[in-house]
Amino acid sequence: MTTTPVGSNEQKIMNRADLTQRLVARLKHDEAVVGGIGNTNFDLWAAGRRPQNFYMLGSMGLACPIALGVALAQPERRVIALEGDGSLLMQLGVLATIATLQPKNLTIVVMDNRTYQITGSQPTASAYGADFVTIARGTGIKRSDWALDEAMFERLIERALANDGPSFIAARIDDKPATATTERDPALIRDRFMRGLGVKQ
Ligand SMILES: Cc1ncc(C[n+]2csc(CCOP(=O)(O)OP(=O)(O)O)c2C)c(N)n1
Repeated sequence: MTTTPVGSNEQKIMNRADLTQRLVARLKHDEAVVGGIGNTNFDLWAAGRRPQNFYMLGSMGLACPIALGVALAQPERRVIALEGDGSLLMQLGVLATIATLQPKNLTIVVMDNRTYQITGSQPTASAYGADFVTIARGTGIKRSDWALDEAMFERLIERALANDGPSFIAARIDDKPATATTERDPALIRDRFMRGLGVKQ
């Protein structure tokens, strides 16, 4: 049996760099933002360097687990994970863990271009119908929504930052490449983030 990628549906196809800038513009100051490997962290980097940003290198699927750890360790701080669809698929179980623990201060944003773009745009399961919001709600993350356009994305981010979570926001995005690349120095990235969170001098 062969499967075919599903066509576009009701979500507007947006742009990751644009959405990332809209998200960063809504931060007040102290929020931690964890960018997943590759394009999500590249566009986070391009949206403005902050010591409260963590730029994951090397391993897929770790933006949400890292953000969950920060959210549990610092419950007074809002924490946002930015993850690609392929990376989230590699670590889907984290959604069930987040649903179990219900961290009020955690927001997850998945940038769904339906491909493993950075390694050659091979289609992911979302190209064949896997629906991240259905999956997130199914694990028990009640506040899970597709951002149907940019204005809704902004409203969902504002709602997530102003209310108790966890919140899950999915956005369909295009295949434009990221607008920058991060420095590749894991120790520097870790140390700056720890200082940004006030846990290292
Ligand atoms: C555990 C692991 N498996 C495979 C890779 C190789 N790899 C790096 S990025 C990537 C694709 C990431 O896809 P996605 O998260 O959807 O982000 P996109 O490239 O589409 O922005 C792959 C397969 C890796 N770095 N780590």
